[in-house]
Amino acid sequence: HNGIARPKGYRVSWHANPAVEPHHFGQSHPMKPWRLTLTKQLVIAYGMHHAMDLYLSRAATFEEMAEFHKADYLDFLKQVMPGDMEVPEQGDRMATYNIGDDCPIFDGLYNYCSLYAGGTVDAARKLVNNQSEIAINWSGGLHHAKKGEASGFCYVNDIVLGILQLLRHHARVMYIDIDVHHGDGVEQAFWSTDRVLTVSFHKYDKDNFFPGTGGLDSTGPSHPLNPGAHHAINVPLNDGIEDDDYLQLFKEVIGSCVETYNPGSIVLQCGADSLGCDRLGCFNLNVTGHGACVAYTKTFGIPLLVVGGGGYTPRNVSRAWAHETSILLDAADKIDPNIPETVAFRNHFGPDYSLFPPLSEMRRIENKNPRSYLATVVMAIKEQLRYMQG
Ligand code: ZLM
Ligand code: CA
Ligand code: ZN
Repeated sequence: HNGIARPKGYRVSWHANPAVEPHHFGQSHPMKPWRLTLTKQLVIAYGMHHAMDLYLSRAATFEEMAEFHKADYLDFLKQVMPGDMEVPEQGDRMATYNIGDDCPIFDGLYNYCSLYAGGTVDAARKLVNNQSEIAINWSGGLHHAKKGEASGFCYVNDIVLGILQLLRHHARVMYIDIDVHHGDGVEQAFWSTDRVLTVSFHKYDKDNFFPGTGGLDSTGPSHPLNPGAHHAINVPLNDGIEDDDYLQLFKEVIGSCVETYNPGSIVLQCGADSLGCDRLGCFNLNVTGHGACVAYTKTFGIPLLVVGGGGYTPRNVSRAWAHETSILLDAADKIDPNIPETVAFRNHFGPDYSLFPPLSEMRRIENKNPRSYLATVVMAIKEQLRYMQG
């Protein structure tokens, strides 16, 4: 076989449950769990499964999810049926829990949520038990879910549950979010603590881009006696940012944060809707540029929990996450950029059949992020880090 040798003593664990993949949000809904099938097929075709420890993740229990979520909301998710959305008497409950077009009720919803959440909880526990240095759950990363309501295609916040596990063993956890949307649910959950530093890069347009939060000056509770003050970092961006600028910004911000905060572990949300050509996104990142952020995060040698997130053009989501798996395995240089003949669903990768299609050439969005703007963002964040140190 064409397996990839793993450097001695360096452990990567893969946490997945294939029962997540067949769930369907409904006709033409952008979120497609099937992209996980496509990702897995690429990983297998490249033989990467030979180079990591593979775990079938459990479903998170009600009690595990209740460490963050309200019991009445979890009860609702467990009991609700697809037809209930159309029952007028149920209208108030649907509104209470923010059920609608973005977050519909579909067959197996509770099963879907508990499975992706279980993967992230399992991955976090592998890290804290020292059984893995890098733990991956591509089905997780659902950063918008709130304590008592669904939001933006997210129902259960697996990232918050994973961080709560890490906080049992690490004094400080850093959260990095490269999804094109603001990681509001994670930020809000840890808004009042100095034990989690959240950093989100996202498109920001208060009135015209979901969720409308995450401005540069949204840095944590304003009262200086609140420990969470300054512990939320937001990197608001405009349309069309390109690889080189994004990577330079990422390195400056994340490098300074790691140096100042010295986290015991890092959680990296790799939402692939920041790629060019995404159905919902508006950035011009290539698979290589997105992956370079993952590679840089890995250089710190800090225990790393890697989750997925958004990503609405499945052929590109799967390319990015397969490439990033190879980076985490230190095997990116051993991967053929031409997608193997043997991959299942190979037709999805045509006409180029390349792992690195020139995304930004196909549908380039005008870059509205002048260097001068990016420089002010970096300056403001470095200033914030000085306050954070106290
Ligand atoms: N309408 N169908 C990112 C979450 C983004 C809020 C505008 C719903 C859509 C979108 C749903 C088939 C992550 C908003 C949108 C239409 C109010 C959003 C169902 C198309 C469809 O065709 C669609 C009937 C749907 C939803 C587009 N929704 C695009 N953008 C955002 C949520 C999640 O990537 O960050 C992490 C996984 N919602 O803009 C509206 C304001 C609801
Ligand atoms: Ca983000
Ligand atoms: Zn997103």
